[in-house]
Amino acid sequence: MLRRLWLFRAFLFLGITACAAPAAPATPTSRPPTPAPRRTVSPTPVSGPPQVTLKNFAFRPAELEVVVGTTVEWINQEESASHTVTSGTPDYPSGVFDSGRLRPGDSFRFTFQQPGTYEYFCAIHPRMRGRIIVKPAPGAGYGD
Ligand SMILES: [Cu+2]
Repeated sequence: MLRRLWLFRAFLFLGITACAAPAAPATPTSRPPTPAPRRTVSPTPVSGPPQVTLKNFAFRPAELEVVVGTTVEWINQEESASHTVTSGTPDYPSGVFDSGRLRPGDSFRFTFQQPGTYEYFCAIHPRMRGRIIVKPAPGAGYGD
């Protein structure tokens, strides 16, 4: 795993040098003493907790990627159906989170403190499936 990541980085580096792109400084010591203009790596605008809606017997988005420490909010927007947000799969509920029954208009929040991939489903309609992918915080040393 680690070795593959290293290899990937080596290829990346080779690719960059082969193109002779001036974009990447070779050493980390060449940082300017004054802060550079802020540039966000992720294009996703953040305003309030990311939301997953429960509508037409589906989670939307079905897959959501967040960084560790993010609170995700699920909102039941059905007209009459109740759902749950239950971690794991119908065969193997993981016990990490469970909203209980969410009636129309109800919402549920969970804060993801550990990186990983979290499958979840609706305990009332087990065909409803979703997934939250929690990435390590930037600068945590796992990748950049
Ligand atoms: Cu349901």
